[in-house]
Amino acid sequence: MSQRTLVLLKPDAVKRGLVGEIIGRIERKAGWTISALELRTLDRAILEQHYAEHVGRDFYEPLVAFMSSGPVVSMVVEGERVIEGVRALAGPTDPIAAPSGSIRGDFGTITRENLIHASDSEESAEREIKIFFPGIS
Ligand code: FUP
Repeated sequence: MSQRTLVLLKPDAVKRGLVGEIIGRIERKAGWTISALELRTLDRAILEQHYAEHVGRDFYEPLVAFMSSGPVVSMVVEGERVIEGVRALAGPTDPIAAPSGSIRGDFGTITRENLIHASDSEESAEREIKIFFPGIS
């Protein structure tokens, strides 16, 4: 089942020079393709849309501060079961709980700075792709 997903390489991934490493892991999965890619610094307005489900949570303000602290790489990735697949590559939200071999498990320590976002369902993917790439249908 071919799908598409929205992937963000967060400011920590860009600052630490891990963009190539992370994109390489995505590119090496058979049959997946990157169909859009941009480097940009996110403002509060776009982050409020993206993290709408977390508005008001205790971690929300520090999360917005972190996510706007430097450029991120935003991408649309397409391919077989790519929604589940990129989340498997990423590992669970808490990098200490994430297994070795996953992106968060290999490179992260604290939950806020967990390197990568990937859509969690087809519905989220379509919503998030519209936010970050309004020009593609
Ligand atoms: P995920 O789907 O794994 O990206 O995680 P969530 O949508 O639950 O959370 C989004 C982001 O909020 C995480 F990537 C990091 C941040 N967060 C915190 O900083 N603290 C928390 O307790 C939970 C999430």
